[in-house]
Amino acid sequence: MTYMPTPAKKQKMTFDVAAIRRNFPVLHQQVYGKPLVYLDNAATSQAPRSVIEAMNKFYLEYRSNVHRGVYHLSERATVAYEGSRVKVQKFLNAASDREIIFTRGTTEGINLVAHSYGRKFLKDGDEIVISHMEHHSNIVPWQLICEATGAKLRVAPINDKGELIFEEYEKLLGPKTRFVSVVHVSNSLGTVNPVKKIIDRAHQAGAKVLLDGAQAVPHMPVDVQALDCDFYAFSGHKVFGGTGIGVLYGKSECLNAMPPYQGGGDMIRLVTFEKTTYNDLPYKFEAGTPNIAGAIGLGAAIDYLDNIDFQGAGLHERELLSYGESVLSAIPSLKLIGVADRKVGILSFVLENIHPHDIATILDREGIAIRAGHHCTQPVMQRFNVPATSRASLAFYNTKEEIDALVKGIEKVIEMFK
Ligand code: C6P
Repeated sequence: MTYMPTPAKKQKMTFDVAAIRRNFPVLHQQVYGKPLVYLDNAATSQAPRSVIEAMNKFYLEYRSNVHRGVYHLSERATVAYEGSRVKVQKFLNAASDREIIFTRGTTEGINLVAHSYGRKFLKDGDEIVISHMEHHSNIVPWQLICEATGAKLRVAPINDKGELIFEEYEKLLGPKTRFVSVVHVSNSLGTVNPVKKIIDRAHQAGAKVLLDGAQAVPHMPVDVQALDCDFYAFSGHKVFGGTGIGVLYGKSECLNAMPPYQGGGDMIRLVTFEKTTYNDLPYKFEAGTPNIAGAIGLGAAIDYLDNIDFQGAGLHERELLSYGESVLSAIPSLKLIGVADRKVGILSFVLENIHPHDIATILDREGIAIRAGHHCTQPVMQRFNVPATSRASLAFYNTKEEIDALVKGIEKVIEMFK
């Protein structure tokens, strides 16, 4: 499912949203006496029953540490944990499972690269290019590295639709550019960036590239070898897995050249007080007891996505997005923020003279969960000259009826503030 201008053929759609919804226990509840309408999937999506059961099974049947015990439970945990790594490898089409590092989430993945790669390879006068639509977790780690090394942060601008201005991005690339770190899909605008072009151009300039894939993986297949990115980070909880688990993909040549990010158990080969040697990939970057249940849950989430009609899910989401855009933009006092040609299901909006937090609070009483705020993208808010937006973010289990409920809720908000 790629949000390309040419949609997949309609007759191929076998996606059955009612059947899919039955797999997600959380969706079937009342909030304040109203059916829950969950539209905050960009913050955290819901997990299907199979994911919850896989994590429960670990706790109920074989809870133990990985890589350490020679007994049955620990061996079972290790097999499940490492099995998930292979599932992630296939999910991203990475060349090897050694290139898959389990992290706490996207934030930790980006920090790992900024601190480990940055401290070793960046120096005074080098340049790091990001875009104006980055999440704070793809801004602040680089600012910290700039402070530590003297490197400079350059920011590629975006246009009024919320799209990267590619020519301006190209102009920033030069002999000083050492690293490009950009978001694959924007969490506050929904924009899908032309990442292949971005990567190719960065490589021509001799820079390494990291993609923040937090909002991409729930919506489209990602092939890190086809993209040729050097690093790719995402979070489990946005891709229907548990919280506190994420993935950093890195090309092995890059990861091998980098020093460890954290020291501790499992990441070493030999420790003496005089000198420590480090373990091989991926363990060099997984110090301490990992989130074993989280990794197992992520593996189950990938199995789930493998077993549904993901292309049909994409088409369904695409239809929901265009329906949502048309009904919301028909509300006279509403302005959509982020109307890129290539988008995922993110509907960010402002209502004249009504603060986004008031909107979200009133909608909550209608059973509708949306997010209001800056969405950890304050520079995006500054670019559009708004303090915050209200954001409804879609997953494939959402329905047209839920968009209608959102519109009804917004009309009620407008009525209350008249
Ligand atoms: N965006 C949102 O509501 P973590 O917290 O590490 O799982 O993900 C951070 C992150 C990084 N990049 C992008 C593009 C993101 O969207 C997020 C998380 C959530 O939009 C919480 S701020």
